[in-house]
Amino acid sequence: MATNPSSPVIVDRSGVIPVPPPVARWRGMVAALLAAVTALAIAELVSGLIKNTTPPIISVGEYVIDHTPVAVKEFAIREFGTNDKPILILGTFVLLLVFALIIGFLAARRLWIGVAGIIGFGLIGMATAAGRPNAELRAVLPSLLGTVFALCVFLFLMRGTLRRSPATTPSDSPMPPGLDRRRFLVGAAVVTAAAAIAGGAGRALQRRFNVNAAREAITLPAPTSPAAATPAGAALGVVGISPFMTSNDDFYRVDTALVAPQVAPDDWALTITGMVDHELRFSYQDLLRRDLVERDITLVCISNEVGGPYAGNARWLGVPLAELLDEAGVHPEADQLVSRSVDGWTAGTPTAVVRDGRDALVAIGMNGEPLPVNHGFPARLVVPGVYGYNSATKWVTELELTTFGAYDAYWASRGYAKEGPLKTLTRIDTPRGLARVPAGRLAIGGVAWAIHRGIGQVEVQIDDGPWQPARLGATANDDTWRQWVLDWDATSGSHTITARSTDGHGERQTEERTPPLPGGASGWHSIVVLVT
Ligand SMILES: Nc1nc2c(c(=O)[nH]1)N[C@H]1C(S)=C(S)[C@@H](COP(=O)(O)O)O[C@H]1N2
Ligand SMILES: [Mo]
Repeated sequence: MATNPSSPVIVDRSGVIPVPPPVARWRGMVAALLAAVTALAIAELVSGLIKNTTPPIISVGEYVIDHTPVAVKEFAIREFGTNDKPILILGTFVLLLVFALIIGFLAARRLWIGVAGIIGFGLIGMATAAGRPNAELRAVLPSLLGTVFALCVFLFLMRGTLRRSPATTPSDSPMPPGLDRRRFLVGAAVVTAAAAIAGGAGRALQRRFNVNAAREAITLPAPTSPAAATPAGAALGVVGISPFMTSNDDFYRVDTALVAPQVAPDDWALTITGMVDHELRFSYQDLLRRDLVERDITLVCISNEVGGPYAGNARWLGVPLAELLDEAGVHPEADQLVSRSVDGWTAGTPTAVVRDGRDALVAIGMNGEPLPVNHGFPARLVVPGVYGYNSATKWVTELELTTFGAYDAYWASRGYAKEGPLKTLTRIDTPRGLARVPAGRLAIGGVAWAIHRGIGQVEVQIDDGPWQPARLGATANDDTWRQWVLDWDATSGSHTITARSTDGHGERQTEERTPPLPGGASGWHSIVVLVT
């Protein structure tokens, strides 16, 4: 509290400079907390009013995702699964409130700390928003306006605590230590209510920008090359085994986007760039007008642990990727196809793989519908036999022909294998691990995949017994998983059940356990059941 040397120091009649009582700590904390809530609420409102802007809670969360060590991300996927996103948002929110309380505590003694803290957090919000791919200048507006309102709220609630310098405060006009208690509490209540309304309205307004209506208006053309009919025996009809086809609602979701990008088909285009004879550009309508193929392909995530849930089988409708590449004329040295999403995420697929005749697709349909927004609407890639992180770009907008030497895609630059085979895995779906089951006849079953090589055989071992061949579900192609089942006469006691597969080339799935990083999990799935 510096005194201004040019103004006379006023002392009271006793000659003592009066030191007003300090502001209660709790007031500083409440004021800072409400400033933080105000900033977030105003930012939500601004994001609801202005298209192509993102609230800071999302831009900060996405920044954290992109800069989180892979080990932490693996942990989050393992422990929280698809809830990792709400948990991250909640965590960011709680952390912000904790910082606000600390700043408020300090600001009760030194007001400038509160002002600096608010501006500092505002700058973090603006920087993370401006740093998002394809961000325009307006990206900073939610945090900027949020910060301005937060400062107003903070200074209002701390009013009076500024002008306590004895230099400017005549001692005989008693200066209250800020607002009186009643005014402070009323002010805090009004701010809370206003923030709730602004935040709620912002959330509601943001829904205007989602593309659900545009998606629902689309009628997909019939494929010129339909998928082979699913053979009668593909589903074994055993309760507890994953359905042969995964519904869109049950299909796992893995991506780095905290909110799925909302891409209107009319604003969308796919470009082919880089080492090609002619750069090409396709609109959504261009794709609809082409010959479309429909294929059943199982997609697997590299983060999937042995026995894990991150795999799904769907019927995809799309344009053969190799056709588009051939039209562009790929240079022979271009060994990597980098696919880029509207949100800046990238995958790197070996060019040779997508051109070796397999059904690599630019997919626009999934199980008879336009792609769901969470699964990449309006278009994504699907390449059978390559993990999702290396091929399955959702919201895809650019295909760049380059080399593996020249560029590391998103997960390759974070330690995952640049390329590599999708490993054979066998999952026991039923019974569940540690389940209690009655003695007697029991179906042991699940799914097995060796995508693009096919599953030749599944075997099951109970305790140290012999490996017994399981019955396999029928399949129309090697690009999907297969169901399997083994009937077992369960005897009471605790039993270990292990399953393994041999792929269509006669190669047995390795027993060696490896984690997802860097090349995908391997090993035999084993569970223990208690037969009573
Ligand atoms: N744009 C974008 N596409 C992406 C990802 C991503 O983070 N961003 N993740 C990939 C990964 S790791 C996988 S396993 C698949 C998952 O596709 P799904 O969510 O439709 O199941 O999408 C791939 N495509
Ligand atoms: Mo993945």
